Amino acid sequence: MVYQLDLDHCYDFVMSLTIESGKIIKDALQGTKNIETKKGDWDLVTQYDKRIEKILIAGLAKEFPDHQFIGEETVASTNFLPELTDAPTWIIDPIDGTTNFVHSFPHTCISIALVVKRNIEIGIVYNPILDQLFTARRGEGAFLNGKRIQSSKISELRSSLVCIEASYAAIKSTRDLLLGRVEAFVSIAHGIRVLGSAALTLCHIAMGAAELYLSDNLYPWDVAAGVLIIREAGGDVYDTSGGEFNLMKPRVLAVGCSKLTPEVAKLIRSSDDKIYRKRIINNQDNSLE
Ligand code: 2AM
Ligand code: CA
Ligand code: CA
Ligand code: CA
Repeated sequence: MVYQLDLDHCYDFVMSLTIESGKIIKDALQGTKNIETKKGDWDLVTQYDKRIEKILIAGLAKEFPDHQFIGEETVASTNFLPELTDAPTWIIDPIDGTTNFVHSFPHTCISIALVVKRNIEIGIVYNPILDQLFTARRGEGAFLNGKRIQSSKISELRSSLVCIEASYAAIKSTRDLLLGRVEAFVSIAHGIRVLGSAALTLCHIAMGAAELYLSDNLYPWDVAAGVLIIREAGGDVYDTSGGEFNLMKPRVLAVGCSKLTPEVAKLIRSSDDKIYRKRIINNQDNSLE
C-alpha cells in the first residue's frame, strides 16, 4: 500500500497546536522574560522561544513520527541546519519577532509551514496578541481569520508602500547597502514600514496592506509559511536579484503584484552598485592614509 499523507489532518492538528501555543505568547507578553543573546547583542532569545519550539516539535513528532523538523531554536542549539529533503518537513519559527516580543510590541507570531517534496503545502502565521490567524494550503487560497485575503494589484513603485527590515547591528556588513536601499525606495514610494516580524510582514503583503517587502538577511523559518500565504493571495516571492526564490537561502523580494518585480529588482541593483562603487572609492582613500 502506498503511504498517503493526510494533509487535512496535518492542517487541523497543527492549527490547534499553534492556537494553543499562542496562549503562551499572549500570557507572557507583558511579563518579565529571561533574555539571552545569540550571535550578538541584537540577536535575542527568551525562554518562551525555546519552550514553544519544544512544545510544537514534541506535539507534531508524536502525531507524525516519520516527519522531519527544521526549527530556529533547535538549529541554534545544535549549530546545524538540516538539508531539506523530499520527506514531509515542518519548518518552525516558535516566535517570529522576538525583539518585538521582548519589548511588548504587539507584532509577534508563531510561523509554521509543512513542506512536502519541496512544495510548501501548509502555511500558518498566528499573532495571538492581535488575534490574527493567517492560513494557506497550496492551491486553496489564503485566509485571515477564515476570510479570504488578496494581495494588492498596484504595479508601480511610486504608488507602493514598501516594507523592509532595519536591524542595523544584525546586518553590520551590509548596513551601507540597506541605507542605500532605504534612500532609493523612500525617494520613489509612498513610504517605508518596518514591522519587525518577517512572517507577519509577508502576511501584510498577502492581505494587500503593503505592496512589497525586502530583506536579504532571513532564514527558512522566517519565511516558509508567509511565502505560501502570499502566493495563495495572488502575490509572489523572488530572490532580491529578481531571480528565482530559494527557500533554504532566502533573500526576499515579496510582491503583491508580480508586475512590480522588474522595476524593484532594477532599483535594488542600481542602489547596491552605487554602494559597491562607494566602497571601492573609500578603500582607495583608506589605502592613501
Ligand atoms: P526572529 O524574531 O525570529 O529572530 C526582524 O528582525 C525579522 O528578521 C524577524 O522576523 C526576525 O526573526 C528576523 N531575523 C532573522 N535573522 C535575524 C537576526 N539574526 N537578528 C534579528 N532578526 C532576525
Ligand atoms: Ca531569532
Ligand atoms: Ca524569525
Ligand atoms: Ca524566532
